[in-house]
Amino acid sequence: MDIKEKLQQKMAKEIAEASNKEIYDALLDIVQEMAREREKNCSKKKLYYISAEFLIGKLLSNNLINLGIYNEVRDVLSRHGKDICEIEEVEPEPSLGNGGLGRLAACFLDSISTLGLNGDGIGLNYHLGLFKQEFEDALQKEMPNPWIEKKSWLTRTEVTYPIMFKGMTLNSRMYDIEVTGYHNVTNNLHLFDVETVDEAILEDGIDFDKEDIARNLTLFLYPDDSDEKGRLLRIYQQYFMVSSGARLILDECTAKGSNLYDLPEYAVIQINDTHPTMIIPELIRLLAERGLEMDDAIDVVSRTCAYTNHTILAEALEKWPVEYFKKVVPQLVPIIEILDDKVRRKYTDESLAIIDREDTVHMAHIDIHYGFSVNGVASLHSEILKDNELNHFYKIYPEKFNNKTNGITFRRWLIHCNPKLTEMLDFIIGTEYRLDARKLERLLNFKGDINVLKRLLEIKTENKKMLCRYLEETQGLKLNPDSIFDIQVKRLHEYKRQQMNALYVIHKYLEIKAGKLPGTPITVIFGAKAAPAYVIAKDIIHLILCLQEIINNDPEVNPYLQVVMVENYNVTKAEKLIPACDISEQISLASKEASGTGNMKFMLNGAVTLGTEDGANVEIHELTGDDNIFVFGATSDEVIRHYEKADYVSKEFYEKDKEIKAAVDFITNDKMLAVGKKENLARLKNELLKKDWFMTLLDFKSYKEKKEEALKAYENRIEWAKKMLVNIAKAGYFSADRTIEEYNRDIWKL
Ligand code: Z15
Repeated sequence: MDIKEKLQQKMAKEIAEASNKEIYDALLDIVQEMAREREKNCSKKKLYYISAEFLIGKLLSNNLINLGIYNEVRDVLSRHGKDICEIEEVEPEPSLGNGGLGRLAACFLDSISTLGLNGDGIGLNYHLGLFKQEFEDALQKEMPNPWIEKKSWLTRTEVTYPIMFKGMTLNSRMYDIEVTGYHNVTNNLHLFDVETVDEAILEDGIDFDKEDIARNLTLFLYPDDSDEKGRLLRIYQQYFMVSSGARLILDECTAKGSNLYDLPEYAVIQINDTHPTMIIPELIRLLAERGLEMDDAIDVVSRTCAYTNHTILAEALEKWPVEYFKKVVPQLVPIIEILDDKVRRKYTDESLAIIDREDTVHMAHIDIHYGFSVNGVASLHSEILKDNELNHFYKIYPEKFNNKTNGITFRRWLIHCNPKLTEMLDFIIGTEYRLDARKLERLLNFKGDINVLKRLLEIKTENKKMLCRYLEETQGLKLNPDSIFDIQVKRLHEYKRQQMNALYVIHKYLEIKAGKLPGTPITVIFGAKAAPAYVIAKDIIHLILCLQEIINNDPEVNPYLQVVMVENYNVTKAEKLIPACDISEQISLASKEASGTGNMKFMLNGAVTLGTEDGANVEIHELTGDDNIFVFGATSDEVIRHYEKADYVSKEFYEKDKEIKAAVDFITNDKMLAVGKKENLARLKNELLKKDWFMTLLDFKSYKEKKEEALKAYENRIEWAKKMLVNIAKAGYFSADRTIEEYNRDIWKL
């Protein structure tokens, strides 16, 4: 039966008569049926990718593409007067992740299915996900973001487990989301939910009773962890996830014939950062409960678990007081003590301990001692782990350390989000790149083809126009599609240095005011959520929103410079922003961004990177060569040396560089205070002058100079188009399919 008939049968009416919502619901049914009919890979060994976040984005189009029916559906709908893009708008975005780490997990699931591997995801079903961001009085306001509708991609299963906490047992139930690979198998994302969850306990905004665990456990992703109640809730969530996951894994493996001693032949568990680390002691506990000797249980688990590290930022490495475990999951305490004891018997080096002298549990240390693999997420990051942060561990376990440079799924980040570029690629280099991304290099043969170069520029302009329309409809913004779109979208964090970009905007504003006009108008676009308790990050948002207000309302300046902060940046908005970008801002302080994955998405869509030698930017630079990227700033070695010697003083840069001084002083001048809040602006300025922990002022000058160089280069349109072309052609390396092949080859061995 063809799509048209199926649709009409499901809806019991003609397509033309149906609402977008009715069509969406019917397509959802059709997709789920088709996904379930597909073959499964039932290999003996299975991968479990366990993660607190899966930032999957909207699923309809992605599934239609992966099932190979997107074009057919689009055309049928259009013949009946319906626009598939409008139907996509009906779907709420599941907000089950914060940023890179969560989106990476989603890209990985797509590639695991696309490569036909046997692997499922395990996580939590947060009902309100991450907060929805609203701007009010130039400040971020957090609102709940309910995304689960009566009819959704979630399928309720009959799998339930009693999860034991101190003084109470909560029932977990598994919900499944089909993960369709591109023209291959369907796997599952298993999301566990507490049966007693209750959205009604929500108070004002995103506040709720943090002690009512039975009703709040799966309400939010990472609720505010600035106080003890919040941190305890996080332990409740983590244990709920890993205990449910561990039981599922043991049940599936024993059903397939495992005697538990041979567990590593049936399962490999990839632990995504330390949030799921408790699965190690929990599995040991469960195996001991099922009759294994403690030493055997530890050995079996150690050969089953592998750990991925995503950061070297000390504040992001989880450490929990033993006290917390005693309050929430006392059954794990004796296990963790045994794990610590074994380490201490073997090594005297205090920095290797699991429980330190202050009675704090270092979660990453559990993973490294009791897992068989430790990987970083970009080559520079993996080297820093070995040489610096985890050097003591590297010395005792050199064989465990490896690198797996991140990747992105090209199904979502090219085929879906940039149909015009996709169509051109299909036409000139064939469609093989869709399954073998390295084939994009064929594009290099067209570097001298003026028609191809012109078409690339045209596509970019068309994408910019679509973004302009979208931002006008959603935020009432009027942008100039003939300006340079300079975009920085990512979580707000001081190390990512949105504040440096904002200082540049101030600098440019002052130049324009002084009569120095840019060759091509510039539109600087930001998008970022700040953690609700991260004060300085919220001050940076305030700064940007104030600049937006001042600059966009100044008729002397706005023909040449515009500033925009996109509200509630999420996957859906990324899909619209990235294809419209000219300059991709990847300006983190070298050594601090483990990899970055936005950088890869921008490159793939023909943006040129302006970046530091950090994370995967280093690999982008190697691939594109010096002529197709704009690199600036201190190197990671220099930065690490500054930290070691504690010799960086931001005030010195402020005092000796007039332009820096003018830009920093602007933050609290009368114009700013007229639109902004003194408390926030003064605090931010003070932070830059007294601390500047992420060395904004150190790199400002070289950033400014490189950016000028990039803006100048943009003016030679054909030369710029060549840079775009090389970026697209070389992006193949960053396909998540390549990353997953490496995980499988070196770690999972499925
Ligand atoms: C997160 O999104 C990342 C690291 C973390 O420690 C946490 Cl808690 C969340 C990001 C990195 O910052 C980014 O550089 C990397 O590309 C991404 O994980 C995926 O590896």
